[in-house]
Amino acid sequence: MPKIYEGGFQAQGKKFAIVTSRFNDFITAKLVDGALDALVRCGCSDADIDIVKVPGAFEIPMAAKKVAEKRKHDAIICLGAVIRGATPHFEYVSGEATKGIAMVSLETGVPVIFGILTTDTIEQAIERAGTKAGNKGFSSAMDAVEMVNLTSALEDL
Ligand code: INI
Repeated sequence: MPKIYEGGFQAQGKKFAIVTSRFNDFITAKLVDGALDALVRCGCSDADIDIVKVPGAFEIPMAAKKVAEKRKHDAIICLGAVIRGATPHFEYVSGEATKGIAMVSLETGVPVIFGILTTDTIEQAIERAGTKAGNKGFSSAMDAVEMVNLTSALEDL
């Protein structure tokens, strides 16, 4: 029988940081609400959650790196909303945020979750911020809890 390594959803005693952007705050605030709901439902205490706010999604990787380097959190949840406009700006911001978040996670070994909406329209972002297509903040926090538990499980590999 193969041995399977996977993470559960227990967050008691674990520490999380949420790094979120103010740009499109009417969406990102809903993502943060969703993430807090998920963490608390998994048993995390409010006191074990820190929220870091940055101006836009472009700044998320730098703040996430600072947080990861402190080694005080078991996982970092990055939440933002990049919505396409009439110029190529969207591509630059979403591309840098995506690359940067992956880099922070790989360089530090801390699970850093990509919870940044990249949508063509405001409506698509609203759908993913607690309406008909779920809440990306909630699912990102669940991903963070799973990765924290998987990281512990992999210590026995
Ligand atoms: N930042 C976002 O988080 N979402 C966007 O949709 C966005 N757009 O489209 O411009 C955006 N721009 C700001 C960017 O993230 C930086 O904060 C800014 O360029 C300063 O570095």
